[in-house]
Amino acid sequence: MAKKILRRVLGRNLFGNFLRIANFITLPKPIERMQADQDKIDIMTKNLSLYNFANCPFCIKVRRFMHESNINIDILDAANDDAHKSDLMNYGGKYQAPCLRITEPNGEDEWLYESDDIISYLRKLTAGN
Ligand SMILES: N[C@@H](CCC(=O)N[C@@H](CS)C(=O)NCC(=O)O)C(=O)O
Repeated sequence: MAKKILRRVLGRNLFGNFLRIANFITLPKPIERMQADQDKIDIMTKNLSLYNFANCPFCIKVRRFMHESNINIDILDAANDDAHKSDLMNYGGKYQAPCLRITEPNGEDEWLYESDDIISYLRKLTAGN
């Protein structure tokens, strides 16, 4: 009975849901910057979006880093939104999350896979601010 209720509350993806809730409860406080520095970061990251799955541990790791670093970029649901799903597969090249879409000033997109590479990219981009 208890198992049935737990299953209903957490859904089918028990591990993913558990991780997502545990992450939410233990989220660190975002770094605080001077408003001018935060504005600079927001401008620098305006051309980025993160294709993600809500319960994916690698996506949670990236989202946690973004939260902690106060990096506010669009987070797109590539599991349930058909348009985001097909963009990720057709333009990114594979159906894997997380993936960071980097739109260059000339309008071309770079699709960066691998959570560690995404975190390194964001860390470098925002270093010193
Ligand atoms: N090494 C990758 C692993 C990413 C990965 O395996 N993501 C899973 C979701 S947790 C995925 O996209 N699987 C493809 C699928 O579900 O079809 C990373 O660190 O980003």
